[in-house]
Amino acid sequence: MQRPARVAIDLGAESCRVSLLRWRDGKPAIEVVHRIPNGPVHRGGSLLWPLGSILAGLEDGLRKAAAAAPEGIASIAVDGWGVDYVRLAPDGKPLREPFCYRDERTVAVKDAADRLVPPFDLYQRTGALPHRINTVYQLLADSAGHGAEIVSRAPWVMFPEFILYWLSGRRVAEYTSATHTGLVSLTTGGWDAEVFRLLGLPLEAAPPIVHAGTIIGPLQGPLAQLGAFRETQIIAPAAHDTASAIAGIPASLDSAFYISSGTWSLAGSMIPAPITTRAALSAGYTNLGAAAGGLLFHSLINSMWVLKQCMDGWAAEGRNWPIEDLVTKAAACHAAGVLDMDAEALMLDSGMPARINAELTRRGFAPIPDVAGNEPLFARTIFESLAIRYAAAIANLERMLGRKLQRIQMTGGAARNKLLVALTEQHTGLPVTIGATESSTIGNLAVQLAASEAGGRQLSAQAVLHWAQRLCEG
Ligand code: LFR
Repeated sequence: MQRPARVAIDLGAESCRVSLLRWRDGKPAIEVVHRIPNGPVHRGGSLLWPLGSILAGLEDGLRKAAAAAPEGIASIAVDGWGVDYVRLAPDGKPLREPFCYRDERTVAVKDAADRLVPPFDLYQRTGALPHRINTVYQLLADSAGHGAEIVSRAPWVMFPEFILYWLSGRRVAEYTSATHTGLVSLTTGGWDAEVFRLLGLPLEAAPPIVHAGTIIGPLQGPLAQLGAFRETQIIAPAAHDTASAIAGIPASLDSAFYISSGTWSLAGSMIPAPITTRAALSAGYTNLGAAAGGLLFHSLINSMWVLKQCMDGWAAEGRNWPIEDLVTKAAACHAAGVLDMDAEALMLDSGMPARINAELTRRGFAPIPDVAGNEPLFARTIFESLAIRYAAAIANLERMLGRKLQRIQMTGGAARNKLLVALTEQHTGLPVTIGATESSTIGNLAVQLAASEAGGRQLSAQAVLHWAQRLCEG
């Protein structure tokens, strides 16, 4: 009998993907069966996620997956970008379209929160770098906004887990994703009730935390009527896409520096115990849950967002550039200067070439005239600045760990960018190994397979690694 198929949903800020794993002659074959373009949308002065179109797209994708897998689909799991969440109305439906973490409502809220609880205290309690995008500041912003009383008591669920809830009817917070809220205690691994209390957030609105590999329950709703979905279980993978991406690397990460690169670059190492020193805080390092034990210790570096924003702006003016052409042409020019990739202005949306030029000027470099033909110059400047930022991240990390790292493991969309890889090798002096572009999908599926095998027992890191290796060989 043929082994059943599995579905991985990976929610990305630029696209959401439904992938199908099938077995042919005992060998795994993974195919993206549906891709839903995504991006935050401006509505009524806010920056939101288009939840309705994401759900409609996921339904199409799941129908396609069912049609392509007559042998049946054993499980579905969902991972996605961290920190955003959906509030639920009493009938269990979304209360409103969810905010995108880039919405500027958290800027003032973060300052107010810092006055209530010093960021270093929060960092020591939770390990999460107190970044203004974290869920904690967004929840606080809800308490300060319109209809605050109703909204701040409404149950919430992180974005990937909202999809798990939509598919299974059960509301949970998966641990890796929960750690990125900034509300999970490093000592207990559960919600830090004291932090909720100090900030005046209702603990009752938070979902129960489960671990990666938890079998949540059977698929429910109309999709469950499709033949392929008759016996499908919904599984919580490492719901934070970065935790899934790292779980999808088919190699041991001892002595390695990982860079999971897409809209953001998450650059760091796996560590056995948290590091929450002042040095780690000022170097911008966060401690987040990993799929099967240990912690992801990395800094969050603004990455392809900057280029994608430029490309979208240029395309709107008829200056269309496929990324491959930009990379090729960028290889032949010199950077106009070095950007501070952590500058707040470069994290916001729209008008990116002008933002880059303001940054260049601020740092004493000549701006790049934003005219047709200069696009590769912008790209080169971004790639060079990024590689320099990676080198600084490694130097900081080596200082904190007190040892040298031997190699870099790069995964995610940007790993296809040969120029960025070459610049990274040049600026860091370390060899780069390239992993899968869809590493989050590999990690998502590896956790599903390991979880099904474990049958309710704790997920083992070796089992996840074993499956990631098998899936990458396939
Ligand atoms: C990557 C990622 C990062 C998270 C950022 C915002 O997709 O999940 O890990 O910090 O997006 O959610």
